[in-house]
Amino acid sequence: MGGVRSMVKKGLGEMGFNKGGGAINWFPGHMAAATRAIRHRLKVSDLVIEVRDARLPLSSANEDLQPSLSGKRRVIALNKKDLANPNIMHKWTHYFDSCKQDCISINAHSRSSVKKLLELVELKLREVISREPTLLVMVVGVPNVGKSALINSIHQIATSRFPVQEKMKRATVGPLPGVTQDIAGFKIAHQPSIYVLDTPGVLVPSIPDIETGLKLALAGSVKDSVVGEERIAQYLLAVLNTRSTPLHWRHLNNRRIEELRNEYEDKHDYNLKDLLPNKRKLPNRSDVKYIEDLVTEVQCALHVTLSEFNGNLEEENDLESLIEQQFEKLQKAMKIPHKASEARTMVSKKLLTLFRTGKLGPFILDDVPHSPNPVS
Ligand SMILES: Nc1nc2c(ncn2[C@@H]2O[C@H](COP(=O)(O)OP(=O)(O)OP(=O)(O)O)[C@@H](O)[C@H]2O)c(=O)[nH]1
Ligand SMILES: [Mg+2]
Repeated sequence: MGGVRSMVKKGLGEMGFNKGGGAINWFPGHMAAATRAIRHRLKVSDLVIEVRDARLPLSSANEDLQPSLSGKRRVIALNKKDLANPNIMHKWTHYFDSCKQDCISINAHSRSSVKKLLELVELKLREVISREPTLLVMVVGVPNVGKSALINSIHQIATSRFPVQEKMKRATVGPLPGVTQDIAGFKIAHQPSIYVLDTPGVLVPSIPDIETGLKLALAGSVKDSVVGEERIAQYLLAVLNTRSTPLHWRHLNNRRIEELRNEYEDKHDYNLKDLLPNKRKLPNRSDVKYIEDLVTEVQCALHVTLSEFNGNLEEENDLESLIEQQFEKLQKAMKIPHKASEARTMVSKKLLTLFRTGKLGPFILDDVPHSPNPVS
């Protein structure tokens, strides 16, 4: 990963990743107030569900909140497990076990998965349930990790257990970070009354290192406009290449890869007309087929460029030139008929969408630490 690290440092070195450290203000004002409000409520909560992104079990922790969280009954919910590599996921749950921290990987949209989390929560609350008339469970985490989606699932499961008079309240869920702006309570049980609190996603005012910032941006916890789609896409390509991921895509797309290899060998001049989508074919295809084809084309483009690359991925300049080549091939693969800078943004946006929706496969971007550290 040496090439990624130096590229990341060089490419983003001049960026204002610290609050007030540059033109980019990625720590919106509401987060400071929200963090204060969360800290205040944490003091009176009986249990906290800390939601993290399963693709970032450590990088999606809000370090500033950790001291307040570690003293509480806490369950770490690694959400979006459907987007995380299951073979590595179990190593992470084992890691948290070895740190003596309750942790469960979940998919907030799956009822059975959320039920397992609720069983763990009930177990941890058992002794207070018998003596307190009212209990408070807080759901906290960085933006866009699925806190509100989880609250809705918990609420739905709970209301199927006990009838509610009032109309079912729902937390707003959305694909961009910063959807929830206020703390809101949802009643999930009578006798004792149990409330879950949805909270706004909050980041630390100063991201400790650039790669953590890029990982958070890639997972969607930081607005794309803050870092820029192109930088995030470059980081994604750097990660994919240094992990040799595109080489594993060969068996998926053998035939198309051979066709492409032949096309590239013909060394056609770059022609904007080639990038126009084939309008005659499109209306007959379903959206699903269109996405499948797009994924195949993208995987093939990345496979062919990486397998024909004879530089050193540990060298920042070599890695950069490979990524440059991949941007060109991706533009063609995605049939984007625009020129230069505009096209790069469009390529980046499409690539990020494919990654974030799991179409490029499941990933975990953090590395499991060798020895257990206290989960502060
Ligand atoms: N694939 C997948 N998507 C999920 C899951 N949970 C939530 N999402 C999606 O992630 C996005 C963010 O979900 P929210 O519940 O709004 O996230 P949040 O943490 O409340 O975000 P903020 O309110 O901005 O802090 C939405 O598009 C959800 O549909 C999950 O387990 N898997
Ligand atoms: Mg929310």
